[in-house]
Amino acid sequence: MLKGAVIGCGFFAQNQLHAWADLPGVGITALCDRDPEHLAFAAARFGITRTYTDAATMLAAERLDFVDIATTVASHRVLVEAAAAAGVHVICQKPFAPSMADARAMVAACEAAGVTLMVHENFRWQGAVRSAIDALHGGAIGAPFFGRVSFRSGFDVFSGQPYLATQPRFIIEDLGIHILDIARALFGEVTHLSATTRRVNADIRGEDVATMLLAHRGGVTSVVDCSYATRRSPETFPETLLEIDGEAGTLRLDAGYRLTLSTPRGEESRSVAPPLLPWAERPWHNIQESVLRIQAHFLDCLAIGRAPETSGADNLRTLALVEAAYASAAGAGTLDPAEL
Ligand code: NAD
Ligand code: 89V
Repeated sequence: MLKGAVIGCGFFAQNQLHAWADLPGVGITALCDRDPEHLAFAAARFGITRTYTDAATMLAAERLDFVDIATTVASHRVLVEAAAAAGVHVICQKPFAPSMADARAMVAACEAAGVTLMVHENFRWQGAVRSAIDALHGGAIGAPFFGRVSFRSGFDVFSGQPYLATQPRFIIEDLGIHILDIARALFGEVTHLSATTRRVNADIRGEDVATMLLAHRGGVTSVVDCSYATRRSPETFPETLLEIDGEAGTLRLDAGYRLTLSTPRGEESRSVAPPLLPWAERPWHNIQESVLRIQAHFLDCLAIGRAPETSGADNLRTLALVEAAYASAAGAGTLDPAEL
């Protein structure tokens, strides 16, 4: 039985704790949160008695195989480096780091310690998105040449995550990071990116609309568009919608989790709606199921000694797209993310 600890027991960690409880061969044996109320709430909810308000104290006192860091970004570097120094495997929530320099240092620390590092970049693990990735990579529409990866919503994310309203960076760093990662998972690495941003909601500090144009190394051009200022019906939070043109057909992932393949042979449409796990609630169930999937993937990787799909090293490339998008929107024009 693998022993893990969750660091950060706030809003999203509840999903991670539920998912760990569902997975065989693993147990969360300790919890850490610097906020005693959050710590006590999660400890009681999940029946975990070994609790700490300081991660260094926990790492010194507990025998752990891994830590699952679910704090906000400011604390990620210090916690990842402390876990690496303690010789335990690490999962770290997105956004992985506030800068490329921090992210590279975190990857290097884990490599030097010989521990596995996975970024909890879960959107590419959503069942509907996975179905689209599998169909595309399986050749269902031939070689793709255009893609639109779209997340547009008017959902109130600020009630659950109030810090999102106060940060100078909002939609690209918090949500666009997922959608850019899906574009990478679908179409491969990016050679050029340009972006525009807008703030429509005057009550928040950062941008809530971003439109990004990506050139992928394999020849695909994609548009990644994100908005939390879109009031429409149906409200699609938290669905990522897709339109992909390939040389032999088109693929669409439409509102309501419907995947449609159109080829000269005809049209094939099926539901790829996520299941409602016993602890999940709509409309979050899509994200909640992806948490279970990515954590299962982490356990599989540890068992066979393989790097996770969204390893720290992999996530450097998604983070570079975020940095390129902000720099482009600030006036830097079109950028090669590899140069950041
Ligand atoms: P939150 O503020 O609700 O919870 C974070 C918790 O971490 C708090 O309880 C806080 O007290 C604790 N904490 C902070 N620094 C700490 C430290 N150094 N040591 C111990 N505890 C510490 O935040 P949240 O909304 O749960 O978000 C957490 C992270 O999860 C963020 O990085 C966010 O972007 C990410 N997130 C990811 C998804 C997803 O789908 N992958 C969804 C929501 C949030
Ligand atoms: O991923 C996140 O951190 C969340 C949400 C999915 C709502 O954007 O903020």
